[in-house]
Amino acid sequence: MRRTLSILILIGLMGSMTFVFNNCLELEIGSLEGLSVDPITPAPIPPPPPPPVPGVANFNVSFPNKNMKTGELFSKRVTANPANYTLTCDCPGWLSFSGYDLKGTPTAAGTYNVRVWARYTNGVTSIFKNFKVFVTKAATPPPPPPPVTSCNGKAPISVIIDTDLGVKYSDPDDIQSFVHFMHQTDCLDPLAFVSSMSRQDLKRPIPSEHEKIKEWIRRVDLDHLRKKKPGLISEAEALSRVFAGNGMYGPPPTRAVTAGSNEIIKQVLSHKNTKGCSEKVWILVWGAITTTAKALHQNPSIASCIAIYQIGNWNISQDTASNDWIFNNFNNIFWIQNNESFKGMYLGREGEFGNHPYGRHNFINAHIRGKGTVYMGQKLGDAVPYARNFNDMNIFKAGDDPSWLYLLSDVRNKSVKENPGDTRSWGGSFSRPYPTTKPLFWRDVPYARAYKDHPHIQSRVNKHKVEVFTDVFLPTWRLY
Ligand SMILES: [Ca+2]
Repeated sequence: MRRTLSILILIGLMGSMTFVFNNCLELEIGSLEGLSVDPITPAPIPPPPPPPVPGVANFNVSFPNKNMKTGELFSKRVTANPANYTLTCDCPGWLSFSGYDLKGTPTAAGTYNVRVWARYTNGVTSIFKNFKVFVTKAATPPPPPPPVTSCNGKAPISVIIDTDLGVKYSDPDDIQSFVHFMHQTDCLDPLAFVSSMSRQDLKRPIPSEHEKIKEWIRRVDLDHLRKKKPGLISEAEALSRVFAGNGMYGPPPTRAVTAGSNEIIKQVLSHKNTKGCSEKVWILVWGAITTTAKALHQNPSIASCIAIYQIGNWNISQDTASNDWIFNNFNNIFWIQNNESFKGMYLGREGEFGNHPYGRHNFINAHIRGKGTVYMGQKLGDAVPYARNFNDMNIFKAGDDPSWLYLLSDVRNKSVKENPGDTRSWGGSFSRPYPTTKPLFWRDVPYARAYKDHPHIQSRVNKHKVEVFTDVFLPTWRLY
């Protein structure tokens, strides 16, 4: 062993000499002469270095671990430098590349290991990054809100309005009533607006009053109101439901089929097919009843699925033939004929109100003027016309309102619309003149062209006047 150490020392002293030892610590050498030394050979020439690359390959983005919930979208744009790479991923099944975007949505909780590759060619070393995605189960989503049945939990009531609004000879109180009605379309669903004539006048051409209805729909500015009362019908929808009805009076067999009469039939049959007839389509008649009569003439089967609330009196006198035709041919129509109590909107209690801001001479100026949005250069509240009652000029009349107030009163649980005798109703109360032969026909007074007023009948509406003005009309104008 001493001899071995001596050899090593000697080798160390030999400086630049090169020896190759095999298993030198175990080498037993008997003498210097026995030392095995390879001949000196030149070092091998190393291969040439790879061509220089522009910079060091690296991702342009970092890959932090990610916490997320099931159902959430993972999305990350991945790029690297230099640019000649292909992106691949050692990914869970829900995660993959779409172009440069690593995307996916986990559906199960878990910890997912992800390795993203930028695989290079042309001598650039491929690179990768690892990260983890920790997915926890999303909380159970809250149950969807119950379907909107609006109005005191009741479904909106289906309504068709047959109106002489805007007709040359009509009273502008249809406009007053129409404007207020449109603010209640969250509870009273207007299936159609039909324009009818208002006065027997054979010289008058077929009108295009439905354009006037459209104008007032636009003036109300429903889409503005819907920001505060989302259940209201949209303007576009309301405009699409306007149809021209009959422009000439006369018994239905002699009258033309119109877009309005066709639409009444279409809507009632649709309602019948989808909802049945236990809930009726309420046809509110504000002028002559010509178009509604024509629809019944075209398709009598709709009779059992409709309820008519008619503002009668003068309107009846404008087409007595159509009115009589319905009366004589149908016993199965639920029909309320308001011949007098509608006047309670503008008569009765006026003395009591005196200069009260709800009085017929004051309400428009006190609560309507200056309100609303601008259409055709005029605010709605400035455009609403005054009405008249004979020589009583410039009044708030709204004589057609009791038709829809009757239904709104039901929606608000103040009365029952199937019981016209309910004296709590905002739209008047009625009795059956022919309980045996016409048990579904109701009215307040026998028809007469009532130049004479009947205050005790009008009171059926006007006794609710303060409540209606306070709870319905004033909130209407506060919406703007
Ligand atoms: Ca009218």
